[in-house]
Amino acid sequence: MFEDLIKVIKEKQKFVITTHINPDGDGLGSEIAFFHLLKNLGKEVSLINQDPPLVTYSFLDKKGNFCVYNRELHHQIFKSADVLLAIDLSSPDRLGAVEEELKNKHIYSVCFDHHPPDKKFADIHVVNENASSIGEMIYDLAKEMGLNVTKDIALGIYVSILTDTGSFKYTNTNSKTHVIAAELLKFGIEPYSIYKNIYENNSYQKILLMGKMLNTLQLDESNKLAWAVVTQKALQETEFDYNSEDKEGFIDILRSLNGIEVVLLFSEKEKDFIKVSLRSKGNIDVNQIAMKFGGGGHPFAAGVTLNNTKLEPTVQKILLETSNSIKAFTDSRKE
Ligand SMILES: [Mn+2]
Repeated sequence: MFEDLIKVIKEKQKFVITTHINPDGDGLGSEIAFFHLLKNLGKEVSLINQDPPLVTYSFLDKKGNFCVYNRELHHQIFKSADVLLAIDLSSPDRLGAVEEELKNKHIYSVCFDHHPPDKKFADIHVVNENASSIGEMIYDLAKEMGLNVTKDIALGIYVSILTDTGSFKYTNTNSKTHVIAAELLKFGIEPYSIYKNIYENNSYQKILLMGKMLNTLQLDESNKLAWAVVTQKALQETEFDYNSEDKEGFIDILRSLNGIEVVLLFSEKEKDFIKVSLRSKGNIDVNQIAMKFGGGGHPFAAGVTLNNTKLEPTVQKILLETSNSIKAFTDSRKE
């Protein structure tokens, strides 16, 4: 599956790697792994994203290789590069401002992804929907190319797998995921130290905010749908810095509820700017629901971002859509 990409890697010299807005552990870990992999081959590599990495992931990049896109500073780099490698990206608008560089078509583009294919936007698409994470795909690529995995590469891949499988617990975890993780440990990375950096690094403000979020928890009549909100007021009261820390832990608490099918978390990030996280326990395709509101993701983990919308009507609209999906599923079981 990597034939075309391997040809590109062998023939080209200058690479720019980018990932989606609000990059997660999969995006950032994979970028770092790819960065070192290509560097070790003697390539010129830049890492340029629309958004800075969360403080949570600063341990991945002690040398400061991640750049925050600025047209004035970086347009020339994109223009003179041979290849734009866009990873973990279901659709090009998830690039934010970097999408403009892709659209300009002055650069050969590669989409390297594990989401269900949306539409073609790059010159080549390397997609493995069965891969737990982009990290797993990079590991396969390195193997196929016969490349050495170094500690830096192993760390990036491990973070990517760890975060996208929810610490080896979601349905995308299988024997291959564990085999790769076991292989990676041979390169001297330390699982607990990585775990601590990502999951035991919460600020006091974050835990306080979680408390406020939990106070808003509600269940529908069927007890199959749960939801909670993070309001602007709660953010202000706790002084939580929304842009610096990972928010994955919020929805993880909610999805631990027994008996539910879907959990929704509505975050009023700024006034009239709402982020919705949708998680399914395996029966309902929340990607379908997210797509109806212009969002997307995976069947069991998806998101929607809405501008110029009020919290209350948004909650009602998405709750209704989700209830309908759950009802359709329960009815189909009865037949
Ligand atoms: Mn991913």
